[in-house]
Amino acid sequence: MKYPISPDLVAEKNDQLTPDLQKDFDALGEQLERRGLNIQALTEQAEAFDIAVPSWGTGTGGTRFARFPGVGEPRNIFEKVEDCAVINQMSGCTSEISPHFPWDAVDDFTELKAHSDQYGLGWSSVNSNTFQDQPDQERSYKYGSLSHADAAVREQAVAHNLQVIEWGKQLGSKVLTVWVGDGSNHPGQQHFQRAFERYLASAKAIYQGLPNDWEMHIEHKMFEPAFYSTVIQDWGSNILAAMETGERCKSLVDLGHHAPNVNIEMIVSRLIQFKKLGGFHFNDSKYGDDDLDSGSLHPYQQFLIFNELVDAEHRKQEGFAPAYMLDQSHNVTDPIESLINSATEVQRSFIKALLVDRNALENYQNDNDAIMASNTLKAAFNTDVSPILAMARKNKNAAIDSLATYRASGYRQQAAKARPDTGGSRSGIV
Ligand code: PSV
Ligand code: MN
Repeated sequence: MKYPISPDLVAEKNDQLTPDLQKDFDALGEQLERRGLNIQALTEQAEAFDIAVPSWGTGTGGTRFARFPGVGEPRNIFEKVEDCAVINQMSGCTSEISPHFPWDAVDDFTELKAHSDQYGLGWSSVNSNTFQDQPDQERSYKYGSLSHADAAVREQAVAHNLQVIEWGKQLGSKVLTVWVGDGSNHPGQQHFQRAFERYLASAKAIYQGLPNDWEMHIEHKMFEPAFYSTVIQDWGSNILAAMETGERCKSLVDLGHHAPNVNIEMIVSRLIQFKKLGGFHFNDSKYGDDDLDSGSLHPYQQFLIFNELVDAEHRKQEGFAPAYMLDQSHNVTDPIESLINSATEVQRSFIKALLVDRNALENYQNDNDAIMASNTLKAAFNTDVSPILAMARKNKNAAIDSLATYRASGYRQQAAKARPDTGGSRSGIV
């Protein structure tokens, strides 16, 4: 196996930090034992946790106004794979990459697969892109793609999705994620029902080309680029489309794609109940689709989402196996650092949700004891599980202190030399 950062450096840093970690771990273990929880079992759950990294997240994002690239950014999918290998080596919980096509298309997928195999990385959901025009493209998506009024544009968008499935097969992926920007900017511009009917027909055409062991995930988003109406605007439109399209078509929840203050954890519960929760794009936001780092603003909301997920696992809810992925835009940080941090923050929410005393919670709910029910959740959320996460990393030969080890490695500085600035786009989001 190939490591982008010297395993000796990681081991050396871990050795320095292990005595203190062991003390913190033991103290937490005692405390949890008094609460009837086993720290070893929790650590194993942390070790088993995995969340995919979006290939496009390894480069600096941007806004509509500007992009300020950092040094040593990956210039192609091979270099993005190397950065993903760093994130996984430091965090110990991101063993898969989610690619976006055609951005990550290559001539030889066998070569790309061999490259990721060397680092022990796999490929999760493949994402199609019919929200931009490509240079060699025959018809424009300016007025939509899967729901376009012109059948020829819809056919081109369906064909692209089928092509993405073919590329995904070569990488070993099992999920196609579809997000479209289709919608309108003016009242009256688009007939709501006809546009949705056209979308559904296109989604069914894609679904017909889906291999039997694949799932198709539909992602909704309230606005942008369409600012008046969006065809797959909310989870309602999403689940309707997923139900119409087929059993293996499910809904994907990107945390930033809802109106402010929407109760996302309840949406998650509804999707679980009807076997339609496909997966997540984790990120955080204050205003809209801000794409900030996961858990940086609303860690309690993220915990409450995991409370629903862990509850579904606890109840052995049939057909429950959502795909976890990050989807963020990093404008002011080193994307590798943000992705390491974010993966750990999502993992943290998962472990905290495992601490919830579910029997007590159920009793409080049945007794209408609102404050004790709430305190039961808070008792889990307020527990600092950092030693569990750090021990899980140590056990997997990842870094106890991920960011300090990454910085000490000088990876970014070496990348800056190996990947000179190509003068790429400094304009808004791509
Ligand atoms: C759209 O905002 C989105 O969340 C979708 O997941 C896209 O595939 C991704 O961002 C990249 O533009
Ligand atoms: Mn997304």
